[in-house]
Amino acid sequence: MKEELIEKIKKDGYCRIPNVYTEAEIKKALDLTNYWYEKTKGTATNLSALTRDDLYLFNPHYKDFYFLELFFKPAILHEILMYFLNDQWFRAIPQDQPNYILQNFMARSSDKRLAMHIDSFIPYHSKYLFILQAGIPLQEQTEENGCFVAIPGSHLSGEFVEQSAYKDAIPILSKPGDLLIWDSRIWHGTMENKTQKTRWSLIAAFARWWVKQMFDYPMGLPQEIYEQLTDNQKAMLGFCSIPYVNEQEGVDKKRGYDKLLPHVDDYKPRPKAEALSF
Ligand SMILES: O=C(O)CCC(=O)C(=O)O
Ligand SMILES: [Fe+2]
Repeated sequence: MKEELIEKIKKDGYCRIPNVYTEAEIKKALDLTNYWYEKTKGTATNLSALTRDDLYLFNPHYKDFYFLELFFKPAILHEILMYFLNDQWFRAIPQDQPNYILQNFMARSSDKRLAMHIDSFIPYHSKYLFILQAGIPLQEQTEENGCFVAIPGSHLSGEFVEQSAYKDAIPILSKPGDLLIWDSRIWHGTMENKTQKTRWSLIAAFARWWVKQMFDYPMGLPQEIYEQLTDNQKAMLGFCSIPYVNEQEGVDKKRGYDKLLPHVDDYKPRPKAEALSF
């Protein structure tokens, strides 16, 4: 199955894996999403043009460890991510373990049509990827309620997307329990949600260890969440590749688990630049 899915992502830029999660797992995730959305709505500031109109729960992993568990659990997801994103020169972490990082994490419900875009920041031609996204639909996604849309093969175009491409995008219908994975270069967006109901989906971006994260997870992650992570999961949150402040603090940015610290606060305060002595 892994090989077929990898080939599908290479060719079309995305794949859908059915029945990855049970009904109970999805129900718990949806209940938590609704709970945290209501509790935190309106608190996000400095929103970007893309995030202004729709319903977002930012950083679900700062709120409940369960959101991370959902993404850590499926072996198939990490086999695919290892194939595309692991850095073979990251020697401090065993090669059979992930050295890629969580780059962005949110729950999103459609409202107006989400403009066509790419999430790889630049389009480019290569067999090497540096960013992929995984989506867990918590509610059925249909053409009426603002499903994900994409243009198969557009990840290989080497071009930014024009809004006129929307007419060529195909709806990617999905059900709660499915797992969607896409190459972030793919031209994609969503349809308009014409219903009065939500269409929640959890979306995580995974990137090579050197890509800047959307938020500073090593600074922002609550200690109670940090404590529940394995060493490798800490690496996936970015704790093995925090840039040192200066060369006297350290130089090697590809670090092993032996450099992990017991508390999030142990990574702060960081030395100030004036602490340099020659
Ligand atoms: O909500 C979706 O299904 C896709 C959202 C998306 O493309 C994004 O947040 O970058
Ligand atoms: Fe996107």
